[in-house]
Amino acid sequence: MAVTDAPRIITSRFGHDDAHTIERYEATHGYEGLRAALQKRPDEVLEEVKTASLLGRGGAGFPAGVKWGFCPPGVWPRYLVVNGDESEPGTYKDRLLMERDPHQLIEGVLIACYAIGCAQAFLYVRGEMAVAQERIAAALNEAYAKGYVGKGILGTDFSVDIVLHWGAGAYIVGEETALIESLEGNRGMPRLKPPFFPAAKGLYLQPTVVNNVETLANLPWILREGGAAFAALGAENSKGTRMFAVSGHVRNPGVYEVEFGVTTFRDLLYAPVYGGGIRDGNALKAFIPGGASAPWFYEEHLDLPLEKAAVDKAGSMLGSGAIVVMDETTDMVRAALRVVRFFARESCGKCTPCREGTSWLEKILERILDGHGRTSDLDLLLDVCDNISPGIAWPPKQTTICPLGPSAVSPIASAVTRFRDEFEARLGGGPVPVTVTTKGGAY
Ligand code: L3W
Ligand code: SF4
Repeated sequence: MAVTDAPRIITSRFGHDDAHTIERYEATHGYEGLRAALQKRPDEVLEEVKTASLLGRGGAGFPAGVKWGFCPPGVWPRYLVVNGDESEPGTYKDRLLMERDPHQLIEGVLIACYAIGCAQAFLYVRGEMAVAQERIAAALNEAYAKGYVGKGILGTDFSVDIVLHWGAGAYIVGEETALIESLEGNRGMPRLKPPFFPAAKGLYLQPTVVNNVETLANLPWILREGGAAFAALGAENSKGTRMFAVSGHVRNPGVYEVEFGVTTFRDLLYAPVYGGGIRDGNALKAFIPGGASAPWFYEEHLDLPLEKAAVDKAGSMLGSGAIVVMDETTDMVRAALRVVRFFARESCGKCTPCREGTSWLEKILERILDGHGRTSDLDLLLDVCDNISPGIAWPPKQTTICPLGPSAVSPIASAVTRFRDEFEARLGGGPVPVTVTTKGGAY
């Protein structure tokens, strides 16, 4: 199959300028998945999603149907929370889904609520996403007016209310338990899990399913076409398609929907319909395959298929679907600092290894870049990393409440292992001039 033949499940309406309106949505199979779901019993809808083997698209890749099944039987009320607080560096797929096709998400929310037995859903949208907020709010008003949301949906006894909630600019609120804290009106700090996962005790300590935007956006297609049709697409362990946000030093940064297992990193970075190759004809130096916390990949990884198992086996992750490309002009010490500084600034401060460790990593890297690095600084960097995530292994071991602290370790480990000479050349060498190598442009 040519890379251009990729099926379009969630971006099928992106070619229409008015895809966010209910008129366009209804004219292009809109709300047919909900109608199909309402013809079935909730447990049959759950089975359909399990048959599809839909993996969560937020970062961890947890199977959606299995997660729904964790809600303890007979405990009500239960809630659905949509995680639209997309903030992972390089990740901007959920924003596009909310801006371009908000009804698809609302329909997905309704299908999930029907399967789980929720009468109340909360849609948490990142504070900075003004257009997404506007479009979701307008779409929700249209959906209420047309009887898709509210009491007695489409003449049945199924009723759902959807509450919109805007974030306040904290990355950590993308972590599901911090998001729940924020919804409850508290400061957005993660809760310890286990013992309780949100499915058992989440919002207001009731059973709560937290799903990512892209995960839910797949549901209308799955209910319309069937779970088996979805499972027929993709790879053995990653079914369907996935949106990848490609950014950094490629000619065409953007978000692309591709079929799992069919497209390779090389296709995505170099094919003219996708990334279009490295800018200015430069050579590739490294790329981050799945969000800032993922270990870096290099030239030798380009022919890996975009598929969870293959990427996991190669020692990294597809994570949130953010691929960040660095060309030969990239200063790897500065690149490591850029990522670590983000995590240091976004640490919520609840756990010592994360709060102190990420700040120390930032300070040591700054010292190296300022030309005051000591010969012992590389060992010190790795020692701090080891305190945040013992063994500096992948997948990371955690001494912290959530994965944010260990997320700062992978970029350091990658950069120091692969580009040790660049670090060593800096030690005691005087200040290094800043070169700005970023390039704009997006879908
Ligand atoms: C009930 C059990 N539920 C697991 C549920 C759990 C959650 C899901 C996955 O982190 C990753 C992170 C970031 N009973 C359960 C259970 N669950 N066992 O399954 O859980 P978990 O803990 O593996 O992952 P997580 O806490 O959701 C997500 C990585 O994603 N990431 C972050 C991306 C950022 C964004 C964004 O900006 N939108 O997504 C980046 O790559 O490092 O490893 O629902 O409750 N026994
Ligand atoms: Fe907060 Fe960091 Fe601990 Fe996560 S690891 S709870 S962000 S201090």
